[in-house]
Amino acid sequence: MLDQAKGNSPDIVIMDGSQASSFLRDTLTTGGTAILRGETADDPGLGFAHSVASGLSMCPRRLESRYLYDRQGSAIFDRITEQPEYYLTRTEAGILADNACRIREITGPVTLVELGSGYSLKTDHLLRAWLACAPSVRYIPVDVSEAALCEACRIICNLHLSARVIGVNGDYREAFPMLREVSPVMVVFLGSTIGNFEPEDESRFLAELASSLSPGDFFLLGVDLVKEQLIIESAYNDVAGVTADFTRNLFARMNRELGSDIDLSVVEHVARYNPLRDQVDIHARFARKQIVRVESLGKSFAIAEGEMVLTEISRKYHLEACVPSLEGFGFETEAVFTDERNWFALILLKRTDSLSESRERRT
Ligand code: AVJ
Repeated sequence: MLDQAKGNSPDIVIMDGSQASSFLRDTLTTGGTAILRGETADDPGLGFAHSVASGLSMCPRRLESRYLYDRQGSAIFDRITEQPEYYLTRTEAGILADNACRIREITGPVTLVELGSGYSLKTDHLLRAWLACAPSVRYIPVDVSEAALCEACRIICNLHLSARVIGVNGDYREAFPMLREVSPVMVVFLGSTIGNFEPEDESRFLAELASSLSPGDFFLLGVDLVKEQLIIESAYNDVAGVTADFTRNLFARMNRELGSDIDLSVVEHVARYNPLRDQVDIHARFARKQIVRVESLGKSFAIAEGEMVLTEISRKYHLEACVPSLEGFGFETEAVFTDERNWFALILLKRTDSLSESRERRT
């Protein structure tokens, strides 16, 4: 039932979600490192095929952005964060570095659960602040990319010998049922990844998160703020073309995993800021007609010359609207941290004692 993961360091084990809860409790108290593999862990199987087929059947066509993060995509995203135009990661890391100790003062020694942790690079500021106050820290990174997750767990365990790390390989929802087991907890959702959700998906996410947390638990949310259009648009159109590679990788993944046979040289990256909706729309534009095959489902899709396929949205936030809306889901604001240019914000929230109260306030 516990298999040694191939090619991973020996103290990383992969297990399926059904044994997760008791295993979590044991490992977090006795120590050790593990990867829990959820049902939605990245597999070359049918999940991606069905998602692509349904997205390419829509009008206009759109693909699910979570599939951008396979091994290659996670590595390309990591390079995006190093581009001079991509201010988000750098700005957020600065805010975290300046305020991690303050955050720890407010929360106390809670377990850290990070959603969409990737390589967990920024989280190190939090881990250090936690370890400055206590001999050990419990950290649960959650990510769809097994490769990125394994790498992150390995790096953290080497860096912080006393850290107790359990990676959860799956999407956010799979981690929600575990939150009650590991409370008191702070769920960490950085990078303005919440901006990838359509408003209704964001609402569902926040409602589910609030109801999975126990009263007194914390939620640390990173949001990119509305600013001058040129600054935002440049961040998604870096001159080195790394973001274009990121978009193109989704189609390369379709070639690798679905036998799609797409000529990648016809796939262009188009990222535009829509100030009316406060969001960046990222499209793949097909410079020439293509037939996209999804072999396992026996389906093909004809994409016309010039057609745009939406791969991602990245929404930007106004603090004045965002904070009250978060509170409406059953949170109280403990603190809001920003950088000196007010480009990015970290919002520290606490789950209120009762959800019904705040729901009433919302309606
Ligand atoms: C990881 C979702 C926060 O929207 O800025 C960056 C993803 N896509 N460049 C973002 C992304 C293209 C990123 N998030």
